[in-house]
Amino acid sequence: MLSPRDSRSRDCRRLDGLWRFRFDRGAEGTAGRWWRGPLPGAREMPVPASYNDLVTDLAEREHVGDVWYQREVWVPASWAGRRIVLRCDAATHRGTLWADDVQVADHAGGYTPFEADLTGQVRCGERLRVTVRVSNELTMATIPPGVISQAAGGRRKQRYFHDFFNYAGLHRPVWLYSTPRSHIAGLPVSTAFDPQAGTGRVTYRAEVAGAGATSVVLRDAAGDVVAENDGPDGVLAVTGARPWCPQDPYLYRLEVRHGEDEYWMPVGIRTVRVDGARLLLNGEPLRLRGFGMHEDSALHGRGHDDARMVRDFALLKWMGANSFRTSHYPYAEEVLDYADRQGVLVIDETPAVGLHMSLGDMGDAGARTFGPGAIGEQAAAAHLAAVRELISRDRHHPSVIAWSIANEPDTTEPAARDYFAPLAAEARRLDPSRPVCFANVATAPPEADVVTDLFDLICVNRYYGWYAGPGDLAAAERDLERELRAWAARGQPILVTEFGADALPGQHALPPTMWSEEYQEALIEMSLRVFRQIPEVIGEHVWNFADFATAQAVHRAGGNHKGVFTRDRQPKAAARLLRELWNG
Ligand code: BDP
Repeated sequence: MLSPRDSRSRDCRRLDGLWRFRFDRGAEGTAGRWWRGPLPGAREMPVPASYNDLVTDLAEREHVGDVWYQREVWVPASWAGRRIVLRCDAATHRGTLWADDVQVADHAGGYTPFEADLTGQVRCGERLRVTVRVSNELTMATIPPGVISQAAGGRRKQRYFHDFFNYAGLHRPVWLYSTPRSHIAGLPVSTAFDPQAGTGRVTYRAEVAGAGATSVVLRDAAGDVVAENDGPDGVLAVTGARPWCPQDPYLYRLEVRHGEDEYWMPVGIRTVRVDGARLLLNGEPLRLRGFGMHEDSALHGRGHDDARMVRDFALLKWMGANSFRTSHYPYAEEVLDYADRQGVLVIDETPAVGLHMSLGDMGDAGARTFGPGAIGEQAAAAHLAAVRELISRDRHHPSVIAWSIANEPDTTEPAARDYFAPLAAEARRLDPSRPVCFANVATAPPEADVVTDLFDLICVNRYYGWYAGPGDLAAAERDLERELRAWAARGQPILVTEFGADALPGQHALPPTMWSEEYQEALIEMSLRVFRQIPEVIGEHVWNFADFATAQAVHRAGGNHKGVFTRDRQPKAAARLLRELWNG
């Protein structure tokens, strides 16, 4: 599936704005066929956005079940005879689409797009009624998993095993677009750069539908043709290629024609690979400095927001960060496009978070994770689909340097190996050009973990000085170093994908004690000191970039405060410290 782009042959309309909206508290919308006419009793709700923080009633904010969105759109008369597609970039966690009275799509997975071909079904020059049912339900068959129960008074409650609020709604744009009937349907692209020869390779495979000749042209940033080819697949050789890297995120433009249709895509030429305990970009060792982040902000919730994105990248640059992980779900395609242009490296993660039924405050002591009754075959199938959809959506982005298959699963259970082996293998089969990893949890140190050898990078989330040995940074320093040295013995690159401490902005303490800005600074400074002593540690991602919303819990004071920025993106003391350490 291609992301919508205007071209000589394509016309894309983004259906942003206020839609009719209704909570389906009695679960009656499907039986009542609410798509058949104007949504009864509707209010208005913006798209894209989460709905949760735009309401004033707790039962609505924490509603479990379906909500309905609806609007009309004029289908241009000029689209007669063309292929017409309705596309939804993200409906969290499940979306069902109707065009007028007809159900045209149903998709599980809250962070990847789906679309429906409406050709022949819609009348050009007329109004079309678009209805979307969105469900936020998480069960043991979904990724991420959850459990729904009935509270006293009949209210449904959603429990989940991850530490961020279960925002829901139409989080990203909805589109109506048209292409010629014969069209380009997909364009998997991968690139390679040979630093010795200075040559680049762009391997492409245009998936086309309908009759017509296919040809491709690769242009440099000035618009000059550097390579061309006929046929739907092939390899474009670029002599004297200008490689993509964070210091110079140079983008070529790949233009594909098939019959009347034309599609284009920015392409960065580069090679990422693991060599022993090093991660190389174009043959040069990478040192990753950055964060685990969230798509999270006041009012918008998890809704994509260009303003927040631009501010976040400006802050990354201000600090001298070069990378982030899309913890804990695929981010909007707009974010990856921007990362390509900004030269920011991305570890791209599936929504598989909370696959650990016995973890901390969110789990139950002693509970098993993998197997019947817990994470079983249905979840495994959903997880596999999530891996496929992520790679298919994002494989052309030069900024994406690795696939993260999951965050903090319980990888001590023997069954975890059977669960993860096919997922790692599928990611490699679909994309042999990038390392595959997952973020390892503190309860699975090297002597207990059973899956890490299936992956290319060792990624560890560690909270020494916070959850482990709270308040004692001297012990934390010893324990952190001891564990990292044990991982280092495996000879693979290590990326610390999470470490950090909550800090309430404006809370100060001398000497540094927990929850103060000074303690967060001291923990980060100590951690970086340890990382610098272990050559296998190739990078650090602080948890988190900014404070973010969580479910209500006794261990969360108005959300998670491990951000080095506040939720409104102002620096805490640790942001200035990192700026100093990373810039010099
Ligand atoms: C890790 C999780 C992350 C949490 C973080 C924390 O990967 O999602 O927010 O800990 O507790 O376990 O702050």
